[in-house]
Amino acid sequence: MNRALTEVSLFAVVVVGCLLTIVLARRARGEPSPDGGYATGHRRELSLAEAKAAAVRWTTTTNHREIGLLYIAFGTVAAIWGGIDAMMIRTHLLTPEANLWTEQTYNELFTMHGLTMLIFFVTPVFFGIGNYFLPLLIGADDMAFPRLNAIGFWLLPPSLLLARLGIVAEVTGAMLAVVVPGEWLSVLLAFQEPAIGWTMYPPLSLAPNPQTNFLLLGLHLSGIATTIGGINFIATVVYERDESIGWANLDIFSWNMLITSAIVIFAFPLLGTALLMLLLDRNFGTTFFTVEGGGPILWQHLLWFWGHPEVYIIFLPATGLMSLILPKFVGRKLFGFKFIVYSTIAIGVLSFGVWAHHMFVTGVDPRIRASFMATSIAIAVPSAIKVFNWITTMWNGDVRLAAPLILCVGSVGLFIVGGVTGIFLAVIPVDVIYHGTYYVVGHFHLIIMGIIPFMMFAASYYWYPLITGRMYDRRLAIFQSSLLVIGSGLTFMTLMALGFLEHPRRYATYPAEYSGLHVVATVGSFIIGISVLMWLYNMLWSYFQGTPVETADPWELKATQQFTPEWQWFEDRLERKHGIPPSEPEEVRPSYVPAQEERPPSLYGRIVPVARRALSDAGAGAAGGFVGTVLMTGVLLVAVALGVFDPESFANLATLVGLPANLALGYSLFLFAGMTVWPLLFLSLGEYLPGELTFITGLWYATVIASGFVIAFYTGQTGLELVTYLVFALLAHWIYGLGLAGMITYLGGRRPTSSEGPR
Ligand code: HEM
Ligand SMILES: [Cu+2]
Repeated sequence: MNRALTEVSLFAVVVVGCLLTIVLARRARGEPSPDGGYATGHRRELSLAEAKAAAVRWTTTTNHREIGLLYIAFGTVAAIWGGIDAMMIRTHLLTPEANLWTEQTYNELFTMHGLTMLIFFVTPVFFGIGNYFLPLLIGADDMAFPRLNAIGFWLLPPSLLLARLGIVAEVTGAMLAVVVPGEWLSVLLAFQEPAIGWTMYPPLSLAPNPQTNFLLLGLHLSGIATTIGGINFIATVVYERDESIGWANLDIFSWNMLITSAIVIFAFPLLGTALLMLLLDRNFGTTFFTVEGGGPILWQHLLWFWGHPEVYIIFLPATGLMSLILPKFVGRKLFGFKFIVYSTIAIGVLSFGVWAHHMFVTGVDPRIRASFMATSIAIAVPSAIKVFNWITTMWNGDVRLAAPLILCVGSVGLFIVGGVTGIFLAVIPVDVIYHGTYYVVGHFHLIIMGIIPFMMFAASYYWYPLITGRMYDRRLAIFQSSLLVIGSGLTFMTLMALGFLEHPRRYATYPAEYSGLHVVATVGSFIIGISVLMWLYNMLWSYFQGTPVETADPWELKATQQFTPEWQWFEDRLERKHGIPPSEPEEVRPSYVPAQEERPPSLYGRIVPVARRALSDAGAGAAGGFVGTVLMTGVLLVAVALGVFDPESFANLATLVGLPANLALGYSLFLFAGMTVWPLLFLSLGEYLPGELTFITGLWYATVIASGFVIAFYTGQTGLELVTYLVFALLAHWIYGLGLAGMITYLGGRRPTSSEGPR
């Protein structure tokens, strides 16, 4: 398969899907909302003049909120691009041989995945969030240098383009090849995405591929952009704070952005210098990194002296968001604020002193190596302090189930595993064994994936009402965020397991005995992919269709005295723009749940009402099960048509209960079970499944029972076929769950349990 075309088509599918969502959502938004809510836009055509005005406005703006949104949009595009790389990597690794794409392609994929995510996704999105919220949090009018801010952003699109020119050139070449003779295109086709690893170690990175030069230039440009942004954040926090905000009551997110920016201005100039040296080596015959000159190891020192601080540059803003958001959903103030600030500063300083732990196997002097082991273990201490403070914040809290909370708790869990494995890697004898294996990949992904995008998603949900004036779809968000936690755990814990088995990383092919675990990891990664698309859909659709917010306090923060400045700004704005008066808290939420006075009912006492209810709901359940099973059959038929599901397995089903192997008999049995066993279980367990709302419970339930189906109906598929089978099984069950839950709700079979407050 042609890699570039595949990648561009997938990207196009996502973009078209987004546009379609926007168009449909705009269409559907017709009437003014009857409650007098403010977002009552009606259908109108966008005129050319308006489009022009909008284009000029968005390209010339110096407003910190608008630039923030630009950053976020840019980062999202990069994330989708890098995410498609990741999905392609995982698809490639489904089979032990490199038979879908070549080894060269595989190397290109993981190189550009790493760089795109690290440089063009994470930092821009955090800078975007910082741009939008930091001035609001510290009561500043804008960033300290608004125009510099705009420049900082506008350097990024060209730098991404430079860095990924390879694929642009390849696709352009492939399309032109249809009409233009091949030899004219040789220049274009010479550009190939580099396949040198994201760490760009020489001598590999000295190999002659013109695109590598553009990549280095693009990275250099992005480094300049990042440094500009960092300087701006520092100046803003230091000089633009409101009089009421001193260092002691500076909020935790701004603290994190400040320290991150301090790391940036020490680390990025170094990267820039190293990149220039590499460019000189490549093009002007210098010998910084060649064996005759400074040697390839010099590059590793320079790269990691930037690279390790860089991992904290992308990690600290995420911890800042966690420390900011988590307390809001557990009704308690952040525990140990001061210690979190101190630990952040400590990480900032220490992050420059551990770089050689990436180089334990390169033959560094053992005495020096040992001191790096010590500092690397030491850096885990401030990280652990944060974790303990988060857990203590949750302890006894009035925890409220909402998407941001799920993401915060999931993050803490994954971060603990990622962090502990980091400490193991910091120990030289362990690292010598695991350095070249998937263990390292598992370690850093559990952190990089488990906390960074998680906190971005959490922030997007938490501040969605403030940014758009509307509420996102909460049920979808709860489902999406739980799916993300599960998908990430599944994927990266599996990589960890592969590492334990000493599966080497960065190989396009592998011994066949590992293929089972690779399938699991791929399924996990597709789950992540699906959940990201759900998030994208939710963000876009709710922008037009979400319920307008009628209070500046959608999270009831006033009740726990956590109504922070950005929400106060929002309240002012609502009042000025839309005449929505400030609200008083209806009741003050307790910050902890007092011990229950009465004893909980006995097990028997709990089962009886559930059983009674299940019986009374059996009719609705059977109807729901019928609808669900029929819908499910439709999906399974598609799977049969694609050849990934064998209808014979229905016939085998009949033999399980002693009937002859017969397709019709088996299917009837399937239908029967779908109408009785599963709906009854659903109804009786419903109360205890997370989510409370019926639709979400249905989806959850279906997700859980899908695993049984997968095992029972498996007929020996392998590789891509197996993954498709798994995806279809999941889809079929979701359809079943929706049909079941939808029908039951429709018949009024199960009343939703009492819901306390917003979720
Ligand atoms: C809890 C403290 C941490 C410790 C003690 C630690 C330790 C280590 C060690 C020793 C390695 C080198 C393994 C090897 O290549 O053989 C490593 C790799 C890595 N760590 Fe961590 N780590 C920690 C936290 C983090 C954080 C917070 C991040 C990211 C936000 C991170 C990202 C990475 C990355 C990207 C690599 C792999 C680089 C590569 O070779 O491609 N680590 N870590
Ligand atoms: Cu490191």
